[in-house]
Amino acid sequence: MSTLSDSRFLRALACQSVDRPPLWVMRQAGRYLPEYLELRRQTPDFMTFCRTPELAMEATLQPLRRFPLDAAIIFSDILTIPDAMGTKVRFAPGEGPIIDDPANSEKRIKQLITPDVEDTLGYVAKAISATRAAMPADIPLIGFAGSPWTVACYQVEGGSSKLFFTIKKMAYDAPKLLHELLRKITAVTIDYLCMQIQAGANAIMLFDSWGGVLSPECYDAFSLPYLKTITQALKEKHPDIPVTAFSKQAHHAYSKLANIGVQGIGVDWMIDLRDVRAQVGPDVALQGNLDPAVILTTPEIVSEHAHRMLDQIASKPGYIANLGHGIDKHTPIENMHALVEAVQSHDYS
Ligand code: 1CP
Repeated sequence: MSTLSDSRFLRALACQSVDRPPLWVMRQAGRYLPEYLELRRQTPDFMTFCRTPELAMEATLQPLRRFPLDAAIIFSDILTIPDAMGTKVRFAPGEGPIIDDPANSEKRIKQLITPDVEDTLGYVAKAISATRAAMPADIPLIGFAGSPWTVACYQVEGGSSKLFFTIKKMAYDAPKLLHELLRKITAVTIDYLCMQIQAGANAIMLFDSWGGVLSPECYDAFSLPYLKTITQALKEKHPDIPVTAFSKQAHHAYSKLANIGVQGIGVDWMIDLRDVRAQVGPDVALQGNLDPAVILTTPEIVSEHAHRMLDQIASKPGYIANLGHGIDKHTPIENMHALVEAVQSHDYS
């Protein structure tokens, strides 16, 4: 019987040889699958959906039933942490996440709690253990959290933002206060990810989706050190669990990320994979980086661009095929099939 040690995804993360690169897709659970939309219609409140282990498990498994993917990611959200810290999160239809009482002042930041993760976020552990038990033995389950910087963006701005001026202003005029917030989020995130690993997560991904809005100097001060603290803490407690960090559009950061102890680095579509490989050397796996706009087109165009991406990097170990960011909810199913087919049929010699 196949086991996790045969997993293409874990082997590729360890830069070991594979018959072909593994494939999974950011935001593969949820969003574009009709069976997900049907499930969501029955539970319109997104946070309630996340808090219900049976629903999270079902959404996680749905893409695996349709496509021969090499990893699953647990259905949850990065905003479970701010919600547990006392900055309650709600999702208004069509508007994205909203925090009505954001942590944008000293008083609010000092009020934030460092919750017991089993008490407040145990629903994620339950979803992971149920999903792990229901999955094929050789397919890994990815647990995740937002980077402290990216989580703080939502917590301080009160939701999505285009310019992030509230939190970026804080970085310049109240850096100590922002560090206090980031330290609190980091402590909760470490406990949260250890809980996910104990529940059965086989790999961890840190989404630093807004790392690229910082200047290199601010990134080095407000994002990188916290990614490092989390990675090192996990390494100490769970040395066999690989960590991937994705600092979207922080193109100055790749060699720095390669030195904080991660096994994998997520790459967005705005940079050539060969340039990133040249920056980080051969010992870190790279994951990405097809433009999510490509997969909105036609199977022929998806196939052409997927093969081009694979030509750049995929003949050497340490590569995981993926998009450069999340799959869009308007993606046609046949285009996902075309991506799978391209990865399966590519000439890796
Ligand atoms: O109506 C719906 O179904 C809600 C859409 C949705 C889904 C399916 C949201 C709202 N979150 C999720 C699940 C989710 N979020 C997963 C698990 C499913 C999967 O990816 O396969 C994961 C890993 C996330 C992570 C997440 N949430 C990130 C980091 C990754 C990324 O895409 O950058 C971020 C930034 C969020 C916040 C968030 N949650 C939801 C939305 C619409 C947003 C983004 C808001 C914004 O653009 O600022």
